Amino acid sequence: MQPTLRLAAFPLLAAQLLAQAPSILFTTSQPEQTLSGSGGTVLQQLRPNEVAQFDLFPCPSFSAEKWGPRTAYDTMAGDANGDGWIHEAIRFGAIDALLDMPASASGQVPSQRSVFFSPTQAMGNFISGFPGLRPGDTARITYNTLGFGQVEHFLTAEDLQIALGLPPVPLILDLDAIAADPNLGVFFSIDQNAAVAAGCGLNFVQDGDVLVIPAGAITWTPDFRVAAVVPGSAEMVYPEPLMDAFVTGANVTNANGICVNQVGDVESLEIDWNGALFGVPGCTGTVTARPALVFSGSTLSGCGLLTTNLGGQIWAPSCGPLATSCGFGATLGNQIGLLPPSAAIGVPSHVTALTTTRSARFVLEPQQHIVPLGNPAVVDINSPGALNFVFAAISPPAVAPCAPFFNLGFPDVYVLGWVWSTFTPGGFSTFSTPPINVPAKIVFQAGTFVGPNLLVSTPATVEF
Ligand SMILES: [Ca+2]
Ligand SMILES: [Ca+2]
Ligand SMILES: [Ca+2]
Repeated sequence: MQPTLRLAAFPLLAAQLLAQAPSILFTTSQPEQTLSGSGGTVLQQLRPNEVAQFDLFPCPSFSAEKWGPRTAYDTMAGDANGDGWIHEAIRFGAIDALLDMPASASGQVPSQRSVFFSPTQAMGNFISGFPGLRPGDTARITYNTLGFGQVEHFLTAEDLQIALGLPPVPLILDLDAIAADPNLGVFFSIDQNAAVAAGCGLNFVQDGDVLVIPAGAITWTPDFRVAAVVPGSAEMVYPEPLMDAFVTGANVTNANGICVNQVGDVESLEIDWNGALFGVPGCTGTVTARPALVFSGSTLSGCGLLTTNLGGQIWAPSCGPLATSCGFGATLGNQIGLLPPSAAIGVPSHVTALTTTRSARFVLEPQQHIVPLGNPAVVDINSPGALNFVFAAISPPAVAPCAPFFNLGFPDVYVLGWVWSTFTPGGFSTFSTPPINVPAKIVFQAGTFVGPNLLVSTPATVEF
């Protein structure tokens, strides 16, 4: 374990080579829209099974923009439910937790391939096989010797239950928030109150509690995923009444301008590296380090984000506070780059998944995923470059193949056997194919230069 690697190598790799700025990746609990309108493209629509990115630098940062379109996850995962379609509108149900820890710790440039997430609904096993991707898992979609569309776990649902002193089966827990560090362990919250049997008499866990699997109870894989946990090793970090006190201390309003004093369900977590690190004696007498944590709760409509630091504060990581103080109106959502419904009422969502990262944003999204024969594919792009080269390839019916491609954006190429190409200008743009008259699944991907670096976009699939 070389925890210093993360802090030292991570900014060098991404930030200096590509000027990738630090940002927040997050998911909203309901459909929302970007504040910018995203050039009028479909990329302005943010869904609970997609990931948005809000830059923390340079300031002022204006709008969140889509970073993880569902079409990218569709293409990576394939026809997981075996119904003949790669597009699954409610794949994952929702993304209810995000985690970038090991991507950076292992020196890998973070991308939609590497950032882990937890779903609220199990994904089908038709492509991945078992155990698949379940509500208690934290995982990502990758490929290996078993094929494409495989699930690689950061923390399995079984290990989550084992850490809480439960038997590995039946699976009863839905992981709802996660943050991790090789030195500090895996911090988490679950979605429903549950009876558990962890050490130190911990026999009941609430959805507003924050717990940790201490680093000393974790066996890591070489790439900083959890290989095993000590049974019953999970410990309470911040019980729900203390989280309520942090919310009260933050003096924050919700989307209706009401001051909030309860967390409800803890919905997302990230380590606040600017906060104080406390040494806490556990019930066994071993002193362990406890960081301040950034968090959201189900009560925090308007997508406010808070930190436990200094007794609870509105989180202000760079350009400004990410919520509104009591007495100053509603938390609108524009603080994190979302379009509020009015000047007085904020977005109905709370932040339901959160991680900080440094990752490029170069994405494709079809205007329609499934298109009637005789029509073109129409695809929108958000590119960091000045000119995009777009390629199309025919996808097999179950899952698209890809090959690794060294770059600092999305790490794989899906269009090596391309059959059609075009180009578009940078920023937000749109392209159309000629009408497609035969049943086919077509995977699209774009490339662009940012300085001397060639980036490829996330893949997108259109089915006819
Ligand atoms: Ca399907
Ligand atoms: Ca989950
Ligand atoms: Ca959540």
